[in-house]
Amino acid sequence: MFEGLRKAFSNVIQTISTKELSEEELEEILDDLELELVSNDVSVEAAAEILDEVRERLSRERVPRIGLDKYLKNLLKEILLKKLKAGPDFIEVSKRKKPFVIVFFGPNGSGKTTTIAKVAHMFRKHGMRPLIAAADTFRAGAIEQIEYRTRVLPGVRIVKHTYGSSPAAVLYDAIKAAEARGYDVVLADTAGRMHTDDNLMRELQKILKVGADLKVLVVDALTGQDGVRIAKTYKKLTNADTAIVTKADADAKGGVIISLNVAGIPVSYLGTGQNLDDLKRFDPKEFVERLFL
Ligand SMILES: Nc1nc2c(ncn2[C@@H]2O[C@H](COP(=O)(O)OP(=O)(O)O)[C@@H](O)[C@H]2O)c(=O)[nH]1
Ligand SMILES: [Mg+2]
Repeated sequence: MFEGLRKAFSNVIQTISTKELSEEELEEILDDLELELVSNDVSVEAAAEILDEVRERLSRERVPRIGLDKYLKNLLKEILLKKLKAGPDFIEVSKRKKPFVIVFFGPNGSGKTTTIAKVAHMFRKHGMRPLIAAADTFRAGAIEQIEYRTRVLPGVRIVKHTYGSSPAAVLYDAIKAAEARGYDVVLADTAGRMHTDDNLMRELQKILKVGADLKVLVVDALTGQDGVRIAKTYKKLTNADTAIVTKADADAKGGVIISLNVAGIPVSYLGTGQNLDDLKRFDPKEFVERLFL
């Protein structure tokens, strides 16, 4: 995971440690780092923000001539940590209301259905009862997929309608059923949609109006720079509260997580595989440490 970013940082730090640099040489190294970040899926905007802050701090602070490598490493870590916020812990926020309604959305194939099964499993492990709204009534097999994924989870109920029916109505029924039967949380699956499809985005807004205590964008880490564009449009149209970044296990770069944060969407969890347990709480400190191993 994230070797690309890790290499970008370690290359810079190693170069700096090997010789004494002129100001111009250092400037060139920082420019290179900015480009390296972008090629590892950090958005242009986020890379510029990070490097501007590095340059500003280097010009303002008394920088040691010996040990500049260590100094820069700590500076980068500090700046990154300041930019990275973990999104809400689902277990914690769900205790505020019963049932607490979490709606998951995002492009096709980003991992929504798989992630919902993992989240349902997480709630079960914490002794809470989730009810799933199968509100992807569009894609053939979507309802069976969520049923199949959760078949091993006792006590997880699914509310479904037929294909082609209104996803907002499915969510409405699911919330009513959860209220009537004392479920703790409603997890709503939705159909994948391109952020550029106006009709489908309007449909999503309609679903969210039925009731969404937490709006979760599911982003595939492998969508790279596109992921940030997708996230920005979703943020604008849905005011998404937080993101889950899936396929982190296959992400050799790592920049999407940083870009999302700079774009105003924190990350709550990382998907790290296809199994029910492959959902990790996003921990900014651990993430940054990993980048500077
Ligand atoms: N390696 C890996 N694969 C994942 C992860 N999350 C989802 N997938 C896979 O991505 C594909 C699409 O997932 P799905 O849940 O159907 O996406 P949806 O269209 O958004 O509902 C499936 O093959 C999943 O097994 C993850 O965290 N890691
Ligand atoms: Mg799906």
